[in-house]
Amino acid sequence: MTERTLVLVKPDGVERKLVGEVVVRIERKGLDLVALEMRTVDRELAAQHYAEHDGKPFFSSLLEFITSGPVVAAVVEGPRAIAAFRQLAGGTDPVEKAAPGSIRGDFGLETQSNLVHGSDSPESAAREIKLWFPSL
Ligand code: RTP
Ligand code: MG
Repeated sequence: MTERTLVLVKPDGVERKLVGEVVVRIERKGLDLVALEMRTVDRELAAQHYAEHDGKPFFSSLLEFITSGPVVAAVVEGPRAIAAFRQLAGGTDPVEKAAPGSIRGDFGLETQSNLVHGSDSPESAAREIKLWFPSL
């Protein structure tokens, strides 16, 4: 089933010049890019994007991080695109959870600055795509 998912290259990924690396992996997997744009994230968008984590101990630090520099936002499409990109990204903790060969497993060391975001369910994907790309 064709799905769409929202992907972010987080500020650490942009800073480290890994945008191309992430795009290569998305394309090599066979997924399609529907939209791709560099964005500066204000606190309001950050809080809406990560609303599910409001109240958690790492929430304010997460907002600081995600607003600390430009991100690259993309809408990615393909069969089972949500799970497919989560597989490319690897688990949240780049050392304990992300396998070597995944983006986080290959390039990450810390749980917060873990390079990429991918929607985690069809409901999240729909909500996030509407938030980031309202015209799609
Ligand atoms: P994301 O939403 O960014 O794709 O990451 P995820 O699904 O793998 O992980 P999630 O549980 O949704 O957490 C969102 C982001 O918050 C930061 N985080 N920090 N310090 C901590 O314990 C902690 N836990 C999560 C990470 O940047 C994580 O990707
Ligand atoms: Mg998440």
